[in-house]
Amino acid sequence: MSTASVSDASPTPFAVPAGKTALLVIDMQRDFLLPGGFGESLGNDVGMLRGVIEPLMTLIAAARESGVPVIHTREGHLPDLSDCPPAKLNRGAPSQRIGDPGAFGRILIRGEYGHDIIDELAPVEGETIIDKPGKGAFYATELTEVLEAAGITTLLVTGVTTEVCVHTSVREANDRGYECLVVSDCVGSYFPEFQRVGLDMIAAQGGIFGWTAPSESVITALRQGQGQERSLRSDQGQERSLRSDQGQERSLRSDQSDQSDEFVPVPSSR
Ligand code: TIU
Repeated sequence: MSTASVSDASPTPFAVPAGKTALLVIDMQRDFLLPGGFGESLGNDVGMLRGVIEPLMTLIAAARESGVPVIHTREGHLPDLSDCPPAKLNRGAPSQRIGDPGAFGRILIRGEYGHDIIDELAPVEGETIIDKPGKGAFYATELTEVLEAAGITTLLVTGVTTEVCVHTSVREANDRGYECLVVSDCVGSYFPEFQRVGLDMIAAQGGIFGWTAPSESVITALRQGQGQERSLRSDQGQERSLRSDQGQERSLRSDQSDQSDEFVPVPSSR
C-alpha cells in the first residue's frame, strides 16, 4: 500500500492512502449555484459559489485519472416532502420554500432540473450519487455502506456551502472515524467571512475536524500516489520485499503521533 502526502496541508501533512481515499463532492447543484434557484431565494449571491467550479473540475479530473473514486451528493426531498421535517421547511422567511415551483422546477425536489448537479461537474458512468435529505452526507443516506464496501478511510471533501453542508458532513465523518481533508479552493460559501472562518475551524486545535489544503497540493499528492503505485506494480520483487518487512513498517508507523495507516473507521449505524 503506497501513501502519498499533501505536504503543505494545515495543520500537518496529510496522508492520502492509495485505494482508501475518495473525493466527496457536496451538493454542486443548480438550485445552489444558478441564479433563480433556492440559494438565491434565501437572499444569497450565487456568484459567490461559482468560483469553486473551475478548480473542482480540475481536481475531479485528477481524481478520475488517479483512480480515486468520486462520490457526489445532492441535497433534496421526495416530491411529497415526507422526508422534509417541518422545522426545515418552515425555517426563516424565504421568498420561495423547498417544494415551491422555481425557475428550475420544484425547489430541491428529487428529479427536478434544479436539484441535479451542474453540467460542468456532471457525474460520469459508475460514480456514486448520494441523495441526502439533510445537510450532512451521512444522515439518512447509504454513504456509510458505500464507503465501507469500498474500504475508504480518507475523504477529500469539496462542494458547497463551506459552513453548512460541507461542515456538517465533515463533522459527521469525523465522528464516524474518517480522516477528512477539506480542499480550500474547492469549497464555497455565500459569505466570505464564513469561508475563512469555516476553513480555520476545521484545522484549528491541531485539526479538530480534519485538515485543509489547496487543490494544487492535493493534485500533486494524487499524482505522487499514482507514480508510487506504478513503480510498485512494475517491480514485483520490490513489492514482495516491502511486504516481508511489514513488521518494521508497522512499528515505524505506530511511533508517529499523527495519522496511522492501521486506522479503520467505525462500522457505525448512521
Ligand atoms: N444555505 C446554505 O448555505 N446551504 C444549504 O442550504 N445547503 C448546502 O450547503 N448544501
